[in-house]
Amino acid sequence: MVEPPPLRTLILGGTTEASALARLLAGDARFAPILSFAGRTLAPVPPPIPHRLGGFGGAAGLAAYLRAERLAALVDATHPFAVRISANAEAAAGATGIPRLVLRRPGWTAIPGDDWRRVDTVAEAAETLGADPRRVFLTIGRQDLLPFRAAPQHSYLLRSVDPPDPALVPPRATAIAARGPFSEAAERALMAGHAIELVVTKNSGGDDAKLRAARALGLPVIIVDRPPMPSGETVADAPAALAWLLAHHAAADPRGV
Ligand code: 3Y8
Ligand code: NAP
Repeated sequence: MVEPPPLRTLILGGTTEASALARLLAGDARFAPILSFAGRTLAPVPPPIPHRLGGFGGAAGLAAYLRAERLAALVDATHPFAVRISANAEAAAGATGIPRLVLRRPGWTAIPGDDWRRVDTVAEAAETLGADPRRVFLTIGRQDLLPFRAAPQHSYLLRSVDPPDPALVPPRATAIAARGPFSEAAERALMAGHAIELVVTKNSGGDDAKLRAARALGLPVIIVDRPPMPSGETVADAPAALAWLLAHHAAADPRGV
């Protein structure tokens, strides 16, 4: 029997799950994968498979890229809050007929004893902090800081991978640059050391050390709910995405057409 050719696969990444899938595909002759980053961080961790950096130019640009690179499968493994690229992936897969899989980990859920205040947007999180000055740990990165400038009575501990734009930073703020994952012990020490009273996070899912630390310290958490999921076939982890890709590889025409 003739082996089907390597399945040319684009992974839209920038997440733990995309990196895990890249590790599963590395060195596997059945696949010819490319991992795509937006290029947001100054020094992305180099993956063990070929990668590219930067936007495609909207849904039309992504469709043109899929055709030009003769891609046969698309895995949208982007972050649950990265809604534009997911919408573009859906549109580009529709326009080209290329099979698309959404790889998205489940969100976090509160357990008894947690003090969660769920909000729909980061702006609502800023309003929910209230009128009285509080010591707030912002764990939402650096793109969405502007709403907190409108709540300058609070003091903030900001964490992001690269330093934030000073124009977005509220007046009473300490910025720390750090790249996860974090341990619960380190998160607790950080929150206790800064006398944090409230934690703000997106419901990103995945490693929950900061939530366990907040729970242990009895701190309330303002949590931004996820935007709606992209439609289409969805799996929750990298092994399930590999199984989907294997099925598409096995079904591919051995002549590579
Ligand atoms: C460039 C790739 C891996 C992936 C690691 C995940 C987990 C650790 C937790 C906190 C929360 C935050 C932020 C966060 C986490 C993972 C994952 C994750 C949150 C890298 C990465 C890229 C990015 C982009 C970056 C954003 C930022 C968000 C920091 C690499 C490190 C806050 C999300 O302009 C910017 O600087 C934008 C940065 C989008 C949100 C923001 O507004 O700052 N992630 N994160 C991707 C690309 O260019 O395509 O640099 O190597 C990946 C990871 N970040 O390799 O195992 O799977 O999400 N990332 C949030 O969840 O709220 C930190 O501090 O507690
Ligand atoms: P976004 O708002 O959905 O996307 C904005 C634009 O960035 C897209 O239209 C696209 O540009 C480009 N882009 C986004 N992801 C890309 C990718 N993986 N490869 C190539 N181009 C990409 O996205 P975002 O929220 O800024 O997230 C950017 C990246 O960081 C993604 O890879 C995402 O997985 C990762 N990330 C985001 C978060 C978060 O909190 N949002 C957290 C962790 C990791 P064009 O239209 O020009 O193609």
